[in-house]
Amino acid sequence: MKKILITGALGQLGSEIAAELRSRFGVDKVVLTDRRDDVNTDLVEEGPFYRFDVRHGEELAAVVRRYRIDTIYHLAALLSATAENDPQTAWDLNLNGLMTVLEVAREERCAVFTPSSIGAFGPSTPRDWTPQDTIQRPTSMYGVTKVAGELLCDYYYHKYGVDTRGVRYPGLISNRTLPGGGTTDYAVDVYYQAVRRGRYSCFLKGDTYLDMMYMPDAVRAAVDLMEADPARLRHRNAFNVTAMSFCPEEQAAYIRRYIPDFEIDYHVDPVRQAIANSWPNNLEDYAARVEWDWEPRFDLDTMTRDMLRVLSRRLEDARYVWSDEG
Ligand code: NAD
Ligand code: AKB
Repeated sequence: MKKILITGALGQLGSEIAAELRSRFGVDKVVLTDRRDDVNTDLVEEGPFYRFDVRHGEELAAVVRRYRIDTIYHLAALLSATAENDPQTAWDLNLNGLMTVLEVAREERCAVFTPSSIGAFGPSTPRDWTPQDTIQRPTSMYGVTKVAGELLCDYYYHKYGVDTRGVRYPGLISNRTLPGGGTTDYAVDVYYQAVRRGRYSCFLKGDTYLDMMYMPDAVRAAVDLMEADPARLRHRNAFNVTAMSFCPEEQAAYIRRYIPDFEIDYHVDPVRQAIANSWPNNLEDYAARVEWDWEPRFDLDTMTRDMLRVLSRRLEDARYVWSDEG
């Protein structure tokens, strides 16, 4: 019987994984935790929720024991841009938070899902068709914590037999919860601004290619990996996964298929541009396809269509009106 706990459950990824797991396994089988409770209050009120800092292991262990948790989705972390502005906190949260979760998992015999990122690669990594197993010398603090996190999860598997699993996500695009301070946040903001104002000012250069994924694929990747036959998993903690690679100019061109007068200009943020320049253009995700049948369902066109449809219907100040013939 699955009993799941999610850390960072009210964030961009956590809020969507929480909704999917609660609909799949039952609301009372999925316990949400976060250090805040003032966003996604529907999730907070609908079922078990606990507010605490994930680095507080005693509080985490008490909830794990109370609900007899067998699987932890550990999503509390600082993203790349926020981490670069406060590297000391990023180190503390991203690594001591993970260590706390792994220790509780070891003692209480839980499986653990921990996402890594394209941020685990650096400028000396091959930029095109970045292989699963390759050079990892990231230059951002976020990347340093992600590489160390991948290794720490491998260590807990080999040393203690903790069933640790994870993927290297690309930039995630979604319409439920706004992104939390990453380099790829522009790729979400652009849809909100396209629907509201018909124009967007982008903080990355127009020709900056990065891997991206629509949230339904990201949620499916996490759940499918955690359900996968362990005998088939050779990599476990850091599977490259991707769905598409594009630059802001290309994304704008796809938005113009639906909003022909959409305009984009560029006011480059040097910190986030430097981080983006150090990341791959596009990943190769063969190991995930072979070891647990990973396959994305959304491409740039189908994602753009869905984002514009959903946001134009939901945002009260939407200027763009969706037409089903469009
Ligand atoms: P997010 O910033 O949207 O959410 C993180 C959540 O963690 C927030 O709700 C925050 O309140 C909570 N949190 C922060 N500090 C905490 C603490 N000390 N104790 C308890 N909770 C705390 O981030 P996200 O986008 O949902 O990312 C989740 C995971 O996925 C992270 O590990 C991130 O690195 C990884 N990831 C995300 C993306 C993406 O594009 N969103 C891409 C690659 C990897
Ligand atoms: C970020 O930009 O920090 C995240 C990521 C790709 O890890 N979206």
